[in-house]
Amino acid sequence: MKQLVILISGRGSNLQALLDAGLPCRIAAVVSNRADAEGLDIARAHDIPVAIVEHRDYADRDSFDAALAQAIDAFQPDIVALAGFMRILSNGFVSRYHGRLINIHPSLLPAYGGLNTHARALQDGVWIHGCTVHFVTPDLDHGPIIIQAAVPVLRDDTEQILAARVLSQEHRIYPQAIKWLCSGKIILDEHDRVKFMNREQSGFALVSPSLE
Ligand code: NHR
Ligand code: GAR
Repeated sequence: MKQLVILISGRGSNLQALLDAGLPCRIAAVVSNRADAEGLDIARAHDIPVAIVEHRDYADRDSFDAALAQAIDAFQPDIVALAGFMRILSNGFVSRYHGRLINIHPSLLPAYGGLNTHARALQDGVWIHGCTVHFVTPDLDHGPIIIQAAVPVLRDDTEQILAARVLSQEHRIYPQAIKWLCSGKIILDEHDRVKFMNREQSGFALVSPSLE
C-alpha cells in the first residue's frame, strides 16, 4: 500500500476529510511547522505519528526545508500532500518530490494564487469561485492542475461564508485526487502535464448567477 505524508499548519479540516474518506493508502505521518496546529490533535486521536518542524527554529528557508525533508523522508512517502500548509517551499525541496507533491488551494487557479483568496474574489465581484488540487512546482500555485470545484458567489457572501462554501468542496476533491494518485489513475507525465488513464468526461456548465 502506498504511503502518504500530510503537511499541515493549522486547523486540519482537510486532514479530517482525508481520514474520513477511507483512502486506499496509509497515512504514514502528519508533519506540522507549528507545534500548536489543531490538526496535530486530529492525527494523535487516530494514532498517526506526528512530527513537528518549526520554521522559527531555522535561520533560513533552505535549512528549514532540509529539516522538513528529513522528517518527511523518515516515513518513506510515495505521496506528500500539503493540507493547509502555509510555508513557501524552495526549489530544492519541490524537485525532491517531483510528481509526488500536491496541494489544495482555495481558489480556481490560476486566479488568486497566494493568500487571502476569498477576500480578493469578493473584492473583484466574481460570481464563480472555488478550489484546486495541483502538483506543486517551484512556481507558486502554478503547478499542473489535477481537479477543481467551482462554487457560486452569492450576493450576501462574507469572506467567512464564502470560505466555508469552498472548504466543503475542498473536502470532496482532495480525497478524490489522492485516490487517483494512489491507484495510478493519474500521473505527471514527462512534459509535466497531468495524464488521466482512461477517464470518462462529462460536459456541464455552472452558470452563476443562474439563467432565468
Ligand atoms: N511552494 C512552492 N514552491 N510551490 C507551491 O505551489 C506551493 C508552495 C508552498 C505552499 C500552498 C500555497 C497555497 O495553497 C503552497 C504552494 C503559503 C504561502 C505564503 O505566502 C503562499 C501560498 C501557499 C502557502 N506563505 C508565507 C511564507 O512566507 C507565510 C504565510 C503565513 O505563515 O501565514 O512562506 O496558497
Ligand atoms: C484550506 O482552505 C486550504 O485550502 C487553505 O487553508 C485552509 C486550511 O484549512 N490553504 C491555503 O491557504 C494554503 N496557503 P484546514 O487546515 O482546515 O485544512
